[in-house]
Amino acid sequence: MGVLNVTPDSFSDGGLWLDPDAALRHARQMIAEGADVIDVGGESTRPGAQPVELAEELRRVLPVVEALSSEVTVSIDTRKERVARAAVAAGARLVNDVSASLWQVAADNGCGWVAMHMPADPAVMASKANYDDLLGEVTSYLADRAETARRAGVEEIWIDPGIGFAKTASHNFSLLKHLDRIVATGWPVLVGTSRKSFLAGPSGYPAGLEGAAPARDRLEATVATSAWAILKGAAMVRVHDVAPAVMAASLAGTRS
Ligand code: HH2
Repeated sequence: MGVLNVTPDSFSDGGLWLDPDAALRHARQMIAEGADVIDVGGESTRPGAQPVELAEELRRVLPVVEALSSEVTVSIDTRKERVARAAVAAGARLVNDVSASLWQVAADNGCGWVAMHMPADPAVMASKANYDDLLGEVTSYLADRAETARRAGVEEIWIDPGIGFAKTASHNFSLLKHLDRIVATGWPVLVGTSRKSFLAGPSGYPAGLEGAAPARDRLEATVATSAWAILKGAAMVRVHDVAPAVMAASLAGTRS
């Protein structure tokens, strides 16, 4: 899954693809590099991000969804039901739902749905990284949401542990380490580590090199964690840099 952030403020590529022509060029590059899905988002969910108005989010995403839908499977990365419905009407086939609450949109339209674990809004989530049993809580939350969606009639359901969403670096590494437990639920698992800040910390880079890993240069750690996720059973990884991730995923997939 290639990330297409049509936003001014996403944490690693804000502003780069806000212009629809630039967004389409970038999407086509990711398709050429092997992306099976392009994930179009018009609202950043980085820690501390402020919500975007409905009209503005629609203005950002719809032209891009419309143009790409005949070329590739498009997913719409949103927390707003009206954005999800409009994007599906414009051709999106997957609702990438970081709020894990929009399954009815998928049920009504016969499209796929991703339930991601995000226990608090981006604006406040940095202070909400508290768990008694991280793995158990994330797994049962996702399995519960997936079952609800299945009962509502959604046929294609993905679950995603929400790496970086109300989680410390050690939470993120622990979820990756035990990803097989989430995979064991039987639902296909999507994982997004790409360029996230936990990869720049001491566990991600050797001591002394952390400063050399700004968001746009966390490539090695992204590739390593994506390959790890595939080896642990993830069925899809969400990345900004498609070519190296496709190579890592196919090598890891061949050997697992
Ligand atoms: N991560 C981000 C956004 N959407 N969706 C899923 N399913 N899983 C993820 O891990 C995930 C996601 C955050 O990354 P990005 O889109 O690059 O940043 P921003 O939210 O700042 O636009």
